[in-house]
Amino acid sequence: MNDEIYRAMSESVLEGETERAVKLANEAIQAGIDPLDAINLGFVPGVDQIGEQFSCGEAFLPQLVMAGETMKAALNTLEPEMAKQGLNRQLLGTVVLGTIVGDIHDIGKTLVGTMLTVAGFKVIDLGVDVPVMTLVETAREHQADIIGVSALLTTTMSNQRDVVEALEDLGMRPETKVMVGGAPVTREWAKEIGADGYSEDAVGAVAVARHLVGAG
Ligand code: B1M
Repeated sequence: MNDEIYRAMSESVLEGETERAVKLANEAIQAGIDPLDAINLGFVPGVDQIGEQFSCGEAFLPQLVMAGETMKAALNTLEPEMAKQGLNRQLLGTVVLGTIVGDIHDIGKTLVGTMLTVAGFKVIDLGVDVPVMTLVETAREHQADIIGVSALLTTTMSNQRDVVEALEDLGMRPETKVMVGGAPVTREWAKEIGADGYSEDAVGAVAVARHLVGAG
């Protein structure tokens, strides 16, 4: 039923049409479409497609940048609606979140943060290109239950391991759990580096985080 709006959303990202994406996001809210469906069925297919075009040389960096900006504008529009759904939830725990050092991709990480907040976690989002020790020290300062580390590049994935190792060196394990994610990250990788949790997407990240704090 909503196929047409989803297709338009995907196209707006593909074409880097920020204003159109924001308009479509608002239309979706008005039509009572679940914001998460708008993201996953509408905007994400567009960003995936531009990523594929980029990897085979059919699209170039400026188009990737525009697609990213468009996706972010759409997310910013949908976020307040998602936050509303999480009002009055009981606090489940604290998560320190960031995209690992060397990596500036923030769309997926931000979505994970929003979903965790909606589910009832206090999320301290440190942004992108976050040094390992900033994650660890912030977790210590706030007595966080979980450090969530996102990586979108095969070259930055390895830095996720450093987070686990730093926590071990500082005697903060096993109390401080580590959850990893991001497009190139796999369950096998998470296991190999000794992370406690892995999720393929933002919805799954909530289930994993709940499990890690013993709430589900
Ligand atoms: Co970049 N980029 N990019 N990029 N970019 C990818 C990742 C790439 C796969 C594109 C490609 O070639 N097909 C490729 C990586 C190749 C590789 O290493 N395997 C790539 C490259 C090469 C690069 C540059 C090196 C390009 C260059 O400069 N030559 C450069 C790197 C810069 C850097 O970080 N140092 C670069 C730059 C950029 C932009 C800045 C232009 C822009 C980012 C804008 C922004 O984030 N503000 C960008 C974009 C948009 C992409 C693609 C197209 C889309 C990423 C995205 O936002 N996806 C991407 C191709 C792709 O993934 N399809 C690509 C949508 C988002 C909702 O999904 O982030 O996967 P995702 O998050 C998901 C899950 O992964 C998971 O849940 C999220 C929601 O469901 N998840 C977690 C994420 N984090 C999690 C954490 C968790 C749990 C789950 O727990 C803590």
